[in-house]
Parts: sequence; C-alpha cells; structure tokens
Amino acid sequence: TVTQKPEVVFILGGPGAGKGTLCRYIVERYGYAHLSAGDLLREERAKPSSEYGELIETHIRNGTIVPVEITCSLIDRAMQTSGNPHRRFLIDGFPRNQDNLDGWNKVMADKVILKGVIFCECSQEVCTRRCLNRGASGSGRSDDNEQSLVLRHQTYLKNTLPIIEMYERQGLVYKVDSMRTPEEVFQDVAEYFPKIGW
Ligand code: UP5
Ligand code: MG
Repeated sequence: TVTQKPEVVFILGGPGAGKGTLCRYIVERYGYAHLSAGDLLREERAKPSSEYGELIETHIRNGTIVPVEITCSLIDRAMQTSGNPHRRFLIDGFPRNQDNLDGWNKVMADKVILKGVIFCECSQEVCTRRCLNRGASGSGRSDDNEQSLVLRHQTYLKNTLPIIEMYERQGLVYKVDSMRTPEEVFQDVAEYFPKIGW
C-alpha cells in the first residue's frame, strides 16, 4: 500500500494579520494540526539547552528571518511528533522569504502535498494596532513594540509578499480579508475548504 504524504496548507500574511487566530478556528472545525513557525522558534529560544536562543531572539526583535535550516528542522520535527492522525498541517508564518522557500523545497517539498496558501490580507495600520494592543495587554512578546513592528512590516513587504506572489502565479493562493471579525474571516475560509477538497 502507498502511504499518503502529509498535506500542508501555508497561512501567510503580515505581522498581526490574524494567522494564528484563524488557524485556531480551522483546527476546531477541520482535522488539521496547527504549526506556527514563530511559536516553534519561541519555544526553541526558551530552551536553556538550545544553541540558537540568542540568534533567534535577535531575529525576532529585529523582525528579520531566522536561517531556514533552524526553522525547517523545527517544522519537520513538529510534523513527525504531532500525533495528528490525519497528517494534515496548517503551517503558519512560513515560508517568509526566498531562503525559507529554497530550504523548504530542498528538504520538505517532496515529502508533503502542498494543498494551498491562505493569504490573510490586512493593512499595516490594523496589523500594527493589533500587535500593540496585544503587547499592552501582556503578550510578553519581545517584538510587540513600535520599533520591532516597523521592522517586521518592512520584512513582510520586502521578503514575504514576493513569496505569496510566486504562489499566486501557481494558482495556489486563497485570499481572505482579515480586517473583519475572526468569525467572518473563518466563514470565508470554511467556504473554501470543501470546494477545494482540503
Ligand atoms: N486578532 C486576530 N485576528 C483578529 C481579528 N480578525 N479582529 C480583531 N483582532 C484580531 O493576532 C494578532 C492579534 O490580533 C491578537 O491579539 C489577536 O487576538 C488579534 P494573531 O492571530 O496572533 O496574528 P498573527 O498573524 O499570527 O500575528 P503574529 O504576531 O504571530 O505574526 P508574525 O508573522 O509577526 O509573527 P510570527 O510568530 O509568525 O513570527 C515572529 C518572528 O519570528 C518573525 O518576525 C521572525 O523574526 C521570526 N520567524 C522566522 O524567522 N521564521 C519563520 O518562519 C517564522 C517566524
Ligand atoms: Mg502568529
């Protein structure tokens, strides 16, 4: 018998666009497991045994992107240990630049089926306001501050948008207007899933 490869949906969008929130809604309704690349990096950073803690923290604060070898191996390991019986994964916040994409294509692309990319569209103003509110209410995230948010958004425009555009040319991108309530955003996505056969 042929073992079906795991299925992957990427969730992309600006910093604070609502990627993680949307993923939590999808997980409740569909048999997907949620892997946030940012969360995996923050967990790795928190391990006293990690040799990458400082490097990860520097990138997060500056809104720059951690070398793909680190991120990709965290994603790979999380997929293997997730215990998700359907082997369906929402990969949130990755790939963010050409280095991420190259690394993914080199070690992961052949091992999975990429079903599509959900693009959470949100203005810089709304994204920034959401992250600042989250910071003010005690997120503890070292990048929820004005300076980091400017840098995060610059990186998003310069490095991540071209990756989304590349997937768009391949017909893989499903856009959602994520400036509405989480419930409304999820309703749009819920319409896509059965249509696309995800
Ligand atoms: N919120 C969410 N949806 C809302 C809605 N519809 N209406 C009103 N409020 C809404 O939401 C952000 C905030 O907005 C929350 O308070 C939420 O309640 C509210 P969230 O769902 O967390 O949005 P998300 O897009 O996930 O925002 P996040 O801050 O996580 O996005 P980033 O892309 O900036 O963060 P990430 O964790 O992915 O990456 C952080 C850093 O890690 C990067 O800058 C980079 O340095 C590093 N990184 C890498 O180097 N490589 C990677 O592959 C990934 C990350
Ligand atoms: Mg997130």
